[in-house]
Amino acid sequence: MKLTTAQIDHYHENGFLIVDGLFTEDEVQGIRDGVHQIDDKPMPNIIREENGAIRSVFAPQTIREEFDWLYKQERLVVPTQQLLNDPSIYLYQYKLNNKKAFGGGIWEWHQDYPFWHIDDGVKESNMLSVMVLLQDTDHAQGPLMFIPRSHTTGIADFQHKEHLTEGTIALENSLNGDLKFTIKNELIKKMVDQDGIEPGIGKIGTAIFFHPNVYHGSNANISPYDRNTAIMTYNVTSNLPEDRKEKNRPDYICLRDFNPIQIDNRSIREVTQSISVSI
Ligand SMILES: O=C(O)CCC(=O)C(=O)O
Repeated sequence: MKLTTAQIDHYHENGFLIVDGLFTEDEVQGIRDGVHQIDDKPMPNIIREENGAIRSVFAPQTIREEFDWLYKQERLVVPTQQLLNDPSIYLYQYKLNNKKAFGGGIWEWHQDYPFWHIDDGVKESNMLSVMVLLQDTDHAQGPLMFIPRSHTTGIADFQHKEHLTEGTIALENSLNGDLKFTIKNELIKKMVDQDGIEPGIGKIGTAIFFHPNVYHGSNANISPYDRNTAIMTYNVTSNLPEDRKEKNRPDYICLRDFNPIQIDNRSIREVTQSISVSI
């Protein structure tokens, strides 16, 4: 699938692009079945809310084949190559972000690139993320929200957080509801006054491409419906993270297989059938 010029222009102008119906309900069902199979035992790549519910599963492609299949889909890879204007892309980060009904947690306003630039040493912001909606998602479920055009400001000034000092910042402050790199409230206000807020909502199977510098965040989900998503971040192979040896963030956060993605042409049914045969 190729994006049209109008879609590409929309992405570059606004910092995000919503594409309805990129995946069928059947395909998403295959992915959701995989989500339900995830083992409940504590693992470093599974991040939980304070109440114990799963918030994020990092590197799910290493756990189940359905997730591996998803990020290699031509429908994601080709548009990413178009938007990044580069044929050589690899998977930089991958997570399933879950927001359980009646209480899934917030994501404060932030940009993604500061984490990748400062913590992983990635030099350029020529990367992007795609969120795939794993169920119909509307305003009430704590959808991702964007401030259009905010990606043009570069890295924004961070909001000072009194309680987060050098000594108390942990790896979790990139993953939990208390992020270390958030955006100054004054700046958020200014940008929202100018350009408003757009929600990343849509039917099951919708894909939302977003720029690493676009300001985004999401509210809690107190609706009676889950809000589950898969978020894949792609990078170009000429823009690798630095090798900081023992200071590297764990591989499940900053993936280090830099091989360009090979498209997986199988159907989700072929994938799920091969899983059930091998179990
Ligand atoms: O899942 C969400 O609502 C937020 C995700 C997010 O902000 C991110 O992946 O950077």
